[in-house]
Amino acid sequence: MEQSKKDAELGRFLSLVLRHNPQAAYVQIDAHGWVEVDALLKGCCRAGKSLDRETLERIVQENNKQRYSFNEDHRKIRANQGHSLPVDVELRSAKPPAILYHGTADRFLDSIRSQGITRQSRQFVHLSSDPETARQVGSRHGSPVVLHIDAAAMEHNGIPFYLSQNGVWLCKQISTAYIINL
Ligand code: HQG
Repeated sequence: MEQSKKDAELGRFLSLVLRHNPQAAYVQIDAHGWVEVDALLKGCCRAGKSLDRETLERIVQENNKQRYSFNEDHRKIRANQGHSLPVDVELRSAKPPAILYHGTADRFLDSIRSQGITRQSRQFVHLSSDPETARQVGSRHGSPVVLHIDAAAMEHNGIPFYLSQNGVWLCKQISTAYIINL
């Protein structure tokens, strides 16, 4: 179901808090990326982003990319991927498909040609299993370019891949040797 504009805006604020800046909602994040739901609800209201438990449950449930997870008793919440904070969300390592896709913008290509794909401010480089999703990711930064990654060769060479709870592929960096269409 399509999210309301208000839920989408609250979702963006949640991503900021849970991935990058817990202080924005006056909350603490633990070593595994968890934030207490009670504190989050209070902190969001204090930050002028009125949020109750029912709304939070709905946002988590309906989020188009399943960006957030509750723990078992729903007392804690965390983002599934995308962190710049040094938290360990207990990612599972997994065998990737032979080809993965990274969406970027054409203005970054010169730099990628010299350095490879690097994680920038996040903990990991983000990859998609389908080119359409990668194109959407790239278009957030400008004119999109979809790079094809030889994940089979990387895996063969012992480079670890992780699969987030919501199906995003992650790795630490990608050297130019593995970018097929650069
Ligand atoms: C680029 C969203 C210059 C990289 C998305 C990207 C994703 C370089 C940008 C997730 C470079 C970083 C992550 C180099 C890489 N020189 N630029 N050497 N290496 N770059 O936002 O991948 O919707 O940190 O190509 O859907 O765009 O928020 O990463 O363009 O899954 O859940 O530097 O964030 O998820 O940008 O996006 P970002 P990203 P959510």
